[in-house]
Amino acid sequence: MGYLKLKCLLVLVCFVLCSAYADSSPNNNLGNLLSGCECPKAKRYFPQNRKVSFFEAWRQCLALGLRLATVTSSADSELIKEAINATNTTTEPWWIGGTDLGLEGSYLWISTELPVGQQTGYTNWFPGEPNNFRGNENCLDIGRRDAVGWFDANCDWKQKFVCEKVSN
Ligand SMILES: [Ca+2]
Ligand SMILES: [Ca+2]
Repeated sequence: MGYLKLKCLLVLVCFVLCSAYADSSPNNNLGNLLSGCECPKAKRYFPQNRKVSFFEAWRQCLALGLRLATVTSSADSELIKEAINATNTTTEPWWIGGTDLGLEGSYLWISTELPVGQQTGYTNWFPGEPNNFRGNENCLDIGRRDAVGWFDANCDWKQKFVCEKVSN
């Protein structure tokens, strides 16, 4: 069996065990079996219907016990799109947690301190973005036009924002 097939099988086994573990009490042996497995993390998005600057959005998510949203896969894009659509205000921009304030053109997720696109390689820039318009666009938002394409924007602009919660 090839390494990749073996790895896929292991992930599948982990997934089944994780699912069983999630429905069971923590006092069984599954916890031991799970050591060494990396459970798929469940991500939930929480759009916030207040307009604030990027860094105020970051602070407010933390104050809610959440963190400013990250989008690291097409599945995440679908999830955040659903969350935004459910607010019925789909044409406005929403801050999510990417910024290149530290180094122009080098985007980080402020919530995980990981470079945007690291690990998964996933990015979802709207065509022509990021354009660092007027040399002063260093924070990432979504929700304009096609709803999930990313734009760089002025961090001081007051916009709605999306927090997230990631659980095992
Ligand atoms: Ca920039
Ligand atoms: Ca821009």
